[in-house]
Amino acid sequence: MTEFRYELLATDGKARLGRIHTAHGVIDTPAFMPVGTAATVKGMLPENVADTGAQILLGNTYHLMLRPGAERIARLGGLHKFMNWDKPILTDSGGYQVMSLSKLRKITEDGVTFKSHIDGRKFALSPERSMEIQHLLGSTITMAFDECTPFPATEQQAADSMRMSMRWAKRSKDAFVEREGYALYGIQQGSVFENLRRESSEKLAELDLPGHSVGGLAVGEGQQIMFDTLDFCVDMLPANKPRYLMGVGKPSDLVGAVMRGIDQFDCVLPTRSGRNAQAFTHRGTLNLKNGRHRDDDRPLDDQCNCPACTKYSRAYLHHLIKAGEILGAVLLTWHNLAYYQDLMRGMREAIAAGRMEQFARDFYAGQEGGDI
Ligand code: PRF
Ligand code: ZN
Repeated sequence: MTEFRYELLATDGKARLGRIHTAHGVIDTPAFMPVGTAATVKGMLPENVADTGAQILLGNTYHLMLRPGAERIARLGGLHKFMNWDKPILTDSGGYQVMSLSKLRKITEDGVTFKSHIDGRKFALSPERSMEIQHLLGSTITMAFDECTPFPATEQQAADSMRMSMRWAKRSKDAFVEREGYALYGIQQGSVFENLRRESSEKLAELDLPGHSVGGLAVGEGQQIMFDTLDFCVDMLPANKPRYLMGVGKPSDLVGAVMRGIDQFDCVLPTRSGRNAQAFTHRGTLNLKNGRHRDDDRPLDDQCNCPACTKYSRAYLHHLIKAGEILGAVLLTWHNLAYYQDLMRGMREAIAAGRMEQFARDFYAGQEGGDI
């Protein structure tokens, strides 16, 4: 069995090249984790997600506990087997999704009760139940149960919320079943306040967990404030463990966050945008609904090796989308995931070569066309 371990291979400024070893294989970092909320990366076969370069997926406690149920997935052999993905899976702990999706939620020190957004049935989550569900799923990386502090928050609100999340982190650790090659990550909160991010990091340090995430960002504060916060809060987390920025982001967010020391990301953007006809390319974003693509026989992105770019034209993709054909969503999702993985690979290579600054400059210059 493999021990869960983070190997720091190189640094370039604050950017880090690394490798995470887990029971389900290695993750080269900086890494982007496609979102597989309901035990599927929407529209994609898992083997094709792997073909894009993804080495780890994200799953959701919240969605899977509602449907089909964590106990059922456990009886069926766990989430890896259920969805036919044998590489690492990180699961989010549920609190964040409860607050953004469910109805009639109530938070207390014990945890949260809520009604399902699917059928209105009543459920409860707590640090203990979240750990139990993530264990039933067989998650490689379990996330501590936390409250994502809404933005904006007063310093007092952010402090109260963060302190409850830190008490929940301790309860998460106590309930987590340790297994070789598996890990529990702590989640730093504290909104945009340096003193609160510091206090949160100190509380997490007492727990000595194998990895950490930065929570509570990308919640409406905007890129500049997110970067300003990352400028101080990432360094507060131990350098010998992975650091994961939750729910981020746009390609430019990923580049800026890697330069501030982040190693892992997840976001629905590449998959959700793909279903919504938006493509990310080396020259900027592209909306394939736009009629100007009607007669365009060029590939979506001439620097991409995915099937959407090597086998089809913009005109064909535009046609599929206009006609409401499923394949349009599939091909754009595939391309966006390939683009995100290419971007991460490019950053890993740049860090290894000590040219991350140059990579970032070239990236931003390439994106200047905006919507191309
Ligand atoms: N906490 C958890 N999941 C999250 C977040 C958080 O703060 C965010 C914030 N962007 C996204 N997903 N548990
Ligand atoms: Zn492509």
